[in-house]
Amino acid sequence: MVRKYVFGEPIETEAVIQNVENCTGPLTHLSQTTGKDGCPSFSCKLADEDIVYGLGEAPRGINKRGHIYESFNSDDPYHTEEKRSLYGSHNFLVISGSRHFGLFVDCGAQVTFDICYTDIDTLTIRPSVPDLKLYIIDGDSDIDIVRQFRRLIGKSYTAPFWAFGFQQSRWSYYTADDVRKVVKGYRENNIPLDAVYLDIDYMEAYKDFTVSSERFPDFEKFVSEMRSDGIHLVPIIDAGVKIEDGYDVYEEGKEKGFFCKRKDGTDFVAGVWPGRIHFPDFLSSDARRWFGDKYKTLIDAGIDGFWNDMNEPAMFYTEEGIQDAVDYLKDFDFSCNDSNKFFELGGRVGGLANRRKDYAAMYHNIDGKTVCHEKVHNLFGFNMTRAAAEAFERIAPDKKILLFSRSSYIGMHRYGGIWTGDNQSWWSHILLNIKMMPSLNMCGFLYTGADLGGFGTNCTEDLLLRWLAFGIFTPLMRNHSALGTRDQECYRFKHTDWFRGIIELRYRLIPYLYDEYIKACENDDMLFKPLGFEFPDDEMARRTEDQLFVGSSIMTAPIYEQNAAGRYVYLPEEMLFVRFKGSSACHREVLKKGIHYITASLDEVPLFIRKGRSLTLYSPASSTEKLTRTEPETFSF
Ligand code: MIG
Repeated sequence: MVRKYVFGEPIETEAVIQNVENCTGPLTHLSQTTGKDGCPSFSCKLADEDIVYGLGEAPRGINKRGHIYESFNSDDPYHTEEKRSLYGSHNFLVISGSRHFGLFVDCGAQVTFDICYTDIDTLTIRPSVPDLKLYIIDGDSDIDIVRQFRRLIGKSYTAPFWAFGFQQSRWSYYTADDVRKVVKGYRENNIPLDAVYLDIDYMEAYKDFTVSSERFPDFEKFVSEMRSDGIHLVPIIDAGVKIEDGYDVYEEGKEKGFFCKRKDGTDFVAGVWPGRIHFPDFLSSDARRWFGDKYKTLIDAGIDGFWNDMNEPAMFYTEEGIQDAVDYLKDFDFSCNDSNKFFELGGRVGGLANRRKDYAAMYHNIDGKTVCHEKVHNLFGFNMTRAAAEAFERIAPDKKILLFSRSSYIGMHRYGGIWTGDNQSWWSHILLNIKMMPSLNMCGFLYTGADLGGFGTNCTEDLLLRWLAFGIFTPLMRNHSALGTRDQECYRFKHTDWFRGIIELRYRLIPYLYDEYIKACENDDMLFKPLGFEFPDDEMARRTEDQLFVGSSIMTAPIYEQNAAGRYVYLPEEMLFVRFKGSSACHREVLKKGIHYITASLDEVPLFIRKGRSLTLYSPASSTEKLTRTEPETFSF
């Protein structure tokens, strides 16, 4: 049962595709107050046993209690505990315990979720604008509420089969030869691989939809050379369009008025990788259509996968921001004896990126109406990805194209997946990856995954092995790392055979994973479920945050601590424990309900099969196109 409440005059986000009558009756579950600024806020008391699930891409736990979160899409490469925002805004919660209900705050502007932060027993939601829609969903169980919500927002994007293969990325492989070397590294070591990513340096001067002819001569031929070796190339597309005379995307966008504006109607300028850029106005349907069609150049060259980046949108600086800093410095009192002023100075000069003041100075044209960016900030990345997906329908309707984005809002799940952005080579980020997966799934993002091995800082062999042992379950299984960090391709480390084993196990699992993934897309279901979703009466299961169900047959309990020989696992029912050494099962044991210590060395993967269910693995292959459903091996009990 879904109730929809409308406040003020909301800007359509297009997150919801089902028609729901406006409810004029009293608000259920929540109490409402209105602030001096005219913005409503909603709150309710929570009982001790209540768990708050949701928020998709957000820091902290599966249970979101005990922190304050702000839905305001942010390019922040330090995903530490105290953070309130990441790249996406997914304003959906399920309250589960003494009572059951779900809520979705449909609003493109900033929304704050104070989940027992200010008051340990109270959930308070504060939108930053008076105009929004609020959906309240009643249901019998957690999954029932999630599925009702998912019906509301429409079916999730389905990725091509090959996108379940192992993928290698780095910022950057600069030349075609760099890419060839990576492929050779994998092929020579017999480690399966399906895709290599092209980060910003494949472009000519960071200009979208160009390819450097110097570093990638005869690109089309190179793409087909890679394809004949089972490799898909996946280029990045950034949100900002370089300002450069003679560059067609710039010239056309300018002439047609497709860029975001300043208040005075001139094109808004920011600085990102290409230097000075304009942002295409993705909130405008005409601009979307125009920008989307640009992907055709690369599709014509044989490309069938893209990742959309910097679409929060991220800004390194604006000229207005620099001017503010310069003005501040001009007036700075150098003889001042106040050390606080020193910190202020640092902030003024160091705080040029992603300024709220700059977002507030940017304007969109939504169906002829001028709208300040602040009001629709969280919809920008969504609509960039939508622009691409809608264009793919026109350009290549028969082709399944891989598409995922960094920034997102609910609704974008119909058009593409997401990756979870710039994490670090930290053990705690394996755990964050585990905890985020079910939350993302609740919000419709099923094709998703983290940068395996960690993006920032230097990865170690053991970290990558343990991370991959979880990554074999995530639809997007991509190793990616930042400029300046240690080489992180699997073959760069000592025990290439250990990596081969784990990645071969992934390929053995793909038939199961892809089937379960497609089923989850079709049935508005989750691929990753917290234990409490299946065992709602088991308090221990409900409080377990480092184990997940993957599809209907598997439970995973990853090892995410350095130098650990194993870990404690809680089994909410009897299960079959299978330990894989590389891709082959080396130990099987039925374990009773309860707590067990299980061991797994760095080259091993622990896996649990649920009672009455089964898992069939097939033989591995060097890439997905060579996968055959041969040599089935079934685990069940
Ligand atoms: O400012 O394109 O999250 O995956 O490698 C950094 C370079 C821009 C951020 C993405 C990351 C990518 C990087 N990009």
